Amino acid sequence: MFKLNVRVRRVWDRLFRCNALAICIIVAMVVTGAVVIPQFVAETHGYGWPKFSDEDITTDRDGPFFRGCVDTERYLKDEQYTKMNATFVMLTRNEESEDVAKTIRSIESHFNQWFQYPYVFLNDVPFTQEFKDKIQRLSRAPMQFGTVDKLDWEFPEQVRNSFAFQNALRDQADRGILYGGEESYHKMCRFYSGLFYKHPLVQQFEWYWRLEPDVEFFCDLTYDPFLEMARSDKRYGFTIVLPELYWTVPNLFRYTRSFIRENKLKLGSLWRLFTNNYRILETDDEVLASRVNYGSDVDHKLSEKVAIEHMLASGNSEEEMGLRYLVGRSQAKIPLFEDKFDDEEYNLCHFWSNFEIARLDVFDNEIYDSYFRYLEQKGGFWRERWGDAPVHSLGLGMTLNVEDVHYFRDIGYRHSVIQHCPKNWNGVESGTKVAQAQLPYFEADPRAKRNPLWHRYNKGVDNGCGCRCRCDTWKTDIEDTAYYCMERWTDLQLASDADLARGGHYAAIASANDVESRVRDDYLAQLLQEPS
Ligand SMILES: Nc1nc2c(ncn2[C@@H]2O[C@H](COP(=O)(O)OP(=O)(O)O)[C@@H](O)[C@H]2O)c(=O)[nH]1
Ligand SMILES: *[C@@H]1O[C@H](CO)[C@@H](O)[C@H](O)[C@H]1NC(C)=O
Ligand SMILES: [Mg+2]
Repeated sequence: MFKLNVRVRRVWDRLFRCNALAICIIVAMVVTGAVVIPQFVAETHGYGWPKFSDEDITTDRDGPFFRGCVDTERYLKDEQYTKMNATFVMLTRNEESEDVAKTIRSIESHFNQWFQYPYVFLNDVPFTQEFKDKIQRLSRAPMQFGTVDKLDWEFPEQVRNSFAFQNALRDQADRGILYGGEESYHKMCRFYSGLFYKHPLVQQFEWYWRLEPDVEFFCDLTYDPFLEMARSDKRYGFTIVLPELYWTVPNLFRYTRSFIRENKLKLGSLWRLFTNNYRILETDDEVLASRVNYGSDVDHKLSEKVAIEHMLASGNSEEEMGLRYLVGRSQAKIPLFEDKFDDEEYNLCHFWSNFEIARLDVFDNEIYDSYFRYLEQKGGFWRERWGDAPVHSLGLGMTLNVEDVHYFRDIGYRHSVIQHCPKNWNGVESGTKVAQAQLPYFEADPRAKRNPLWHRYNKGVDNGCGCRCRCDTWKTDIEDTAYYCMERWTDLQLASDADLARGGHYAAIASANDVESRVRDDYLAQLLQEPS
């Protein structure tokens, strides 16, 4: 018996030792299967609610400028049409010419062959002649190639030469923060956060469309987005909104809030797309306010207050509920929210800034400039790995209102593995066919010729808005995975004008006095009923 036990143990030990790795892998797979996949499914399906990507989310405040295709030839000939003071902007490297070419072919084929907007390419070193020749061949539109000033690209000398700088990058690399150890990535984020719009080549324009190498457009954009934005008073356009990786920005919101406080800024209503509010009770009692952070806390915490006060006032220290609450409160900590500043928290949502169509002055203005300088001074572009996307979004939240922003839902777009691709429109409105949704494609540039035999478009649907989209349908749309941020966006679209008029200021959901008097009445009524 004893012998057998020993043997079994030995076998087990050996098995375990050889297979520790295999077991870990199996455990990891089981955990993935049991936890991650159901969560993923729940996320993509929005817990049983309809998927955003199937819904029409148009409101009076914002919606696609057109549904389906526009007759581009007529649109351009219209005497109301004016070409805008606008450009494409792309920061890139000489080595990326093949990926740049992919992007240019895609945007030319889907949009710019008709509209001929110029391009500005920027680089931290001069572009080679080879790069310029290769890219210029892809379009008739004018292209300018610029270099970024060393002072704008590099971190300040004292920073670069400091131990803290090298240490911060190494530490971020060790902690596995995406791109955290790459100095060039930090410089890129800093440049896009606060400097690209100051570059002389970019300053020649009023509007820009940011592009990146290796992005893909899935639909035809048959109208002029700059003009339509101007016509409807929009200042910033996005096509993907999603949550940021927490560990890239742990202190960004702390500094953002302190900047706002120091400058006594009044925030735009867009602010509420990016923040969670914890000041939900209207009260002067700061201790009470700090204990009430969610709607579900309101009744409970005020009952507690009433019961304790009643017990103390009545002098009956054995009153059970009051005593129970008093003990509970004396044992409880004030809820700790590490990331709560001025009763708000960054919810990590941001517009994905590798695609932007915007007026330069949404960034090129005094408030945003001083925000950037403030952040720079705090060192977060190297102490942490603040992306330009969350910095842009929080900066925009200070100055823009919800109605200043346009969701280009009809622009199908992929960058790396994330994509948004809209459903095509079938031309049916309120049950009747009203227009030809998918006008035939015509090429204005022979380089954008398409073979109709293999260039098939997706079938249209009633709620669709796209024009001649061809989506990778096997990939989940970001609208359905970044559900939380999409929901924030749509909630703000549906908010009343009066609500949005409050700007970035959240309304309290309850008044402490009102709730307290209701709770007190209930409490006293209950006491009267109880046999003593
Ligand atoms: N010239 C230059 N461009 C860069 C550098 N780092 C990044 N970029 C550009 O900045 C953009 C974003 O960089 P990318 O590596 O694509 O970051 P991601 O999109 O966040 O994965 C791309 O257009 C890159 O070509 C750099 O060191 N030099
Ligand atoms: C375009 O806008 C820029 C920046 O506002 C301005 O300097 C420039 O003169 C404008 N160009 C045209 C053609 O209007
Ligand atoms: Mg990229």
